[in-house]
This record gives sequence, structure tokens and C-alpha cells, in this order.
Amino acid sequence: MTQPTIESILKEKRNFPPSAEFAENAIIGSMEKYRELYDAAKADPQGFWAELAEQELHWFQKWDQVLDWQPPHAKWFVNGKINISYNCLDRHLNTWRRNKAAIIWEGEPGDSRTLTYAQLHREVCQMANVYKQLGVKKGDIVGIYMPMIPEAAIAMLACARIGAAHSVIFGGFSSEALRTRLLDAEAKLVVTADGGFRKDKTIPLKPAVDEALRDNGVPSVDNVLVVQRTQEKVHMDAGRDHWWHDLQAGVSANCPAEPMDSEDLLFILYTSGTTGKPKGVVHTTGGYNLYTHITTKWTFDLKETDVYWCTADVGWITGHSYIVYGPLSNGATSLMYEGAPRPSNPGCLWDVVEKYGVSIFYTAPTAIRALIKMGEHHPNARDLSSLRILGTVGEPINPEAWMWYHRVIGGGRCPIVDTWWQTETGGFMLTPLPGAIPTKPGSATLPFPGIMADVVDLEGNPVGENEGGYLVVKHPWPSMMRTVYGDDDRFRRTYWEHIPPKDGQYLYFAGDGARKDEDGYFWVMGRVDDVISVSGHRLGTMEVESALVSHPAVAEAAVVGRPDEVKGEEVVAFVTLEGEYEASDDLSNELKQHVVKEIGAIARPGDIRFTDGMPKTRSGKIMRRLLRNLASGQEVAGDTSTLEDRSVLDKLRSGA
Ligand code: 7RM
Repeated sequence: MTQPTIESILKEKRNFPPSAEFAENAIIGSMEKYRELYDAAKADPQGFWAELAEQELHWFQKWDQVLDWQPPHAKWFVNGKINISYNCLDRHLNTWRRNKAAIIWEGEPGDSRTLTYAQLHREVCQMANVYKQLGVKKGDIVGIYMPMIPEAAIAMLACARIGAAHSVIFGGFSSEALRTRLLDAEAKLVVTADGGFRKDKTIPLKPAVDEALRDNGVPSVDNVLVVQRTQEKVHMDAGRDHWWHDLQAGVSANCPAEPMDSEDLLFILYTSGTTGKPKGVVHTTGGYNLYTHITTKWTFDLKETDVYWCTADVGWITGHSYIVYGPLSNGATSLMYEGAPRPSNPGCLWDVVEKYGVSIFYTAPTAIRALIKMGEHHPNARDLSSLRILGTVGEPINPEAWMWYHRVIGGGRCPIVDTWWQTETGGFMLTPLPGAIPTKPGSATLPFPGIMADVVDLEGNPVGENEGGYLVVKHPWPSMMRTVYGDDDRFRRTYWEHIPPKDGQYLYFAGDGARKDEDGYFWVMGRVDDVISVSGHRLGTMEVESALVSHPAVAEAAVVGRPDEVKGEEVVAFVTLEGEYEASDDLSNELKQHVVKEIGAIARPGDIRFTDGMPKTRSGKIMRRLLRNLASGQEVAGDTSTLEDRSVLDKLRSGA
């Protein structure tokens, strides 16, 4: 394929090495140490992972083969017996961690709860016994549709304990989205709550479950377990619906963890594809446990006393891997927060950091941009000196947002780990190790040891320095997805057939565009379908967005391509303005000129559209597909069920 050379547009030269003090105390404290690990893993991947598996985890029975690779199917730690709930709970109980906080939870209305490892273990055992009473068996699938309360994590760990698999469905999804996912997974039991608190409102959950199950909507579901959270009155179907507190009162707290095969199903998590119905991404037990454990430990440089807070929802992979399994497997304290910044309390995140002395804070660029908009007086009014590491995930981060995060939240002293990964990869693939790898604003830096990532063209040939291409992974890794639930063909087509095997080596196709700079640092440019080609020049939408956001008038920008007869595609930018600015033709021209100045004439937007808000998925990703439709004057096509706020779309359509 002719892969046009990308102009090296983002002239980001800033570089932030860890301070000497940070490096000195870090688990991986130098570039030499990182290289040593990376090289060792590359030379002998199986030896590398086997040694870690032995050191870091408890196994009921050791594996007899580290990796069985029948492309594109991998089995890790073949015939090993393990239980991730044992690794997250039981093994900490005979240490001082018994009385250490496992979960600190803060509810939106201001209520809170702390569960020690001993208390969490007890509740997980109880819920696991309740599952058994309700007829759930090893291999069954349990749907979890919950607000951000400790019982969400308890419900997941209880599944793992008895060898049932979970399928968590984000509490913001509609009853119809819930129904199709429960149906696809043939869930036997649904765990839910009456509702949850979010942005000063209650979110009804049980009514959505009722709606999904109405008229035998999901025939496989026999029981619904309901946690009381909001105390709102809900309908309880006699025989089908059960209050958790009722059943918990009469159940034993003795429930030994079931030894599971390393390759037994741990969970399914649905993720939207570009077309068709959502894919059920399949993750299994042993490899996932190891990989989320070690990436949490090294990337966040975990210390026994850290208070770790990931702001994701457990309904996303980030919540699975980096609120629940990774931190708890390490015996860390994981903070869960039910709420979100809102007009009535724009500083709530910083109150939580101050209240609990949070030391590691992990969030998304979209959240950071929203926080920037709310003003830095909110964080400035709180004591954030407990923070020592910041993290970001979910989208490419604009260097401007990165710099703000670093300066205002991190006080200039906290390394930022920009972690690139996916539902499919299970854990971090590209990320700085904060004591070793100097960071650059906007770059996810280098591969985690054991990950052989590269940027290639459609034939699988590595592209040159600073040339755009496709991000691939060359060697299997322990937490890779195993298949698409019930559709192995789709697994092959989506991830393994876009780029053919190269010299006998299969390449995992991530669906993202990227480039590697002169230091080998990766710059992820976004989904491949987010790359615009203007007159044969490949432009990352993010690069243009970054330029726009660097203008003082711009709060948020989303850039898409619009077909153009001459140039192939033309840049169209959707822009929200900072409060004190007004949309005008003059401002539009000024912004176009600004992009030309920042990047060059090829990036000049043909059109700037001012808007009050962006269409986003519930996990905060801008739905550029919809903007693309709008930009080219087409009707909005395809699935819009993941859109958070439909009125945004209607306004954009009407040009308001
Ligand atoms: C963890 C998560 C995956 C997609 C992925 C990328 C984008 C995620 C970064 C990023 C640039 C990052 N899982 N993405 N992290 N892009 N830099 N640090 O988000 O399955 O929901 O999404 O998200 O496009 O393919 S996900």
C-alpha cells in the first residue's frame, strides 16, 4: 500500500524525566532497568511471564506449558489452576493487609464506606453463596448492572470465586442495550440496584432491568438480585427478584475459592464495533490476572501506603482491570467514587483527593478538558499535595490538557502515565513507567515489557520514523482477548485479517493509527477511521484539535474529514467556546488562521462549526462518526444507542 509520509506536524519537544527523588524510590527506577526488562522479555517471552506468574500470584496447581499459540488463539499457563478472587482477597488475609482498606467508597450524596480486606472477603463469600442458592453454577454467566457502589466489585469477585463469568453492563446503558447484551450472553442471573446517584439525580436501574426482562425479553434469566441504594420504591417480582440484604442476612460467609483452569472464562465485556452489534470481548483467568497485576504494580509504582483512585466506572474495562482486579491483586487501597463533577459541586474530585489523601489519580482526557473548563480555582482551593502520580486513558490527550494536568493538578511534580490500551488488550500496552521513562505531553511513550508493538503499513512492513501507520502487536501477551463471544469468525476478521501475517508472525491489529518518533516513542493518533487524508497528507484529527484547543477561545474541539473532490478530504472542526467568547465569522477565520499557524496550510479547516456540546459516548469518547455524517450533510447513520445525550445531536442537526 502507498502510505503517504505524514508530515511531522506535532512539534512537541517538551520532555519530562522523573525527578531524581522519584526515580530513587521507584520500583523500576531507571531507563536501564526498563531496557533490561524489555530486552529480557523480548528474548524469552515465556520465561519472562513464567517467572512473574510464579513470583506474583498464587496458583493451586502450576501450569505445564506457558503458552500455546495457535494463531490467532492463545492459551496461557496451560493446565494451571488459579482463582483471581483468591489472589485479590484470601492471600492478603494472613498479612497486615487483613485490616487494610481494600475499598474506600465515597457516595455522591456524601455518604461513605471503607471495606478492609477481611470485610471485603466476607461480603464476597456471602454473595458467592447467595449465587449458589440461586442456582448459579461454574460456567454460568451473571449480568451485572450497577451504580458505582462497593457491591459492584463484590458482585464481580463473587462470580470469579465460584467460577461463574460476569458480564458487566454499564449502568448508563438503556434497557434495550441491557437486553441485547444479556440475551447474547445468555445470562442466568442479573445483579442490580434500585438505582444510583449521579449528577444530583437518581438513575433508576431496577426499572430498566424490569423493562429488559418484560415479556420474557431474556429467557435465560431466572433471578434478579437487587442491592438497595437509593431507597426508591421499586417493583419486586415474587419468585424472580430478591433483595441482597434479605439473602445476605441468612447466608454463610464461608465459601472457599474454586480452583479454576487458567483458561476458564473470567468475563465478557461488550464493546461497540464500527458496524453491527456490540462484540462480547472474552477474557480468561490466569493471564488476565497476571497482566493486570503487574501493569498496575509497575505503571503506578505501587507502594503499600498508596491511596489509588481510578475515576472510571466498573462498567468499562478500565474499571475491571484498574479499579477491581489489578489493584486488589496487589493488596492496594482502591477508591471508588459514585459521583462526577457537576454544576452544584464542580470541585468534588479535589475534595475526595484531599479527604482521603489520594496519591495516585487516574482519569480520562475528556474529564481533564471538562475540568479545565470549570476553572483552576477549584483544584487550587484544595490541598492536593498527597498526589504523586497522575494517569490518563481513553483518548489521545492534547498536549495543552497534559500541561494543565501536570501543572495544576500535579503541582509540576507528578509524572503523568498516558496509558494506551483497549478492552481487547485487557491491560496497558503502551505506557511510561513513571520512575524510568521520561514523558512527552501527548505520547503514551513505550511498550510495557513483554509487549512487542510496532507501527506498520497494510502489508505489515514497519513504516519509517515519524511516518503514520497502523498500531500492531506482534507477539501474544497474557491478557489478550481470546475471542468474540459466540463469534470467533468476527474475532479473526476484526483483529487478525486487516494486516496479513508477516514472515509467519501474526499481527494483532488494534484499529488505531500511530507513529513512532526519533526516540521510538509512540504517538497514538486515534482510531484509523479518525485519520483524515488531505491532499494525500495524513492528518490525525487529534493534531488539528490540539492546535484549536491551544487558542484561548476554544474549550473543546472535534475534527472530522469531509469528502472533497480535489483534496480527497477536507477538515471540518466542531468547536465549543470558553464562556466569555461568542461565535462569529471573525472568530471562525481567526481559528482557521490559528490552525494554519500551528500546523500548516494543509490542516486549514474548510469549516468551523460552533456548538454548545459534543456528541459523546457514555464513556466520554467523542462520536466522530456522527460528526462526520453531519459535516458531509448526510443523515446520521448507524447505531446511536451509546450516545450520552441525544439532545446534543438534535441541536447540531438543526444548526442551533
Ligand atoms: C482503555 C480504553 C480503546 C480505544 C483505543 C484508542 C483509545 C485509549 C488511549 C487511547 C490514545 C491513549 N478501552 N485510547 N487509551 N488513545 N491514547 N492513552 O479506553 O476499548 O474503551 O477504547 O481508546 O483509540 O483503541 S476502550
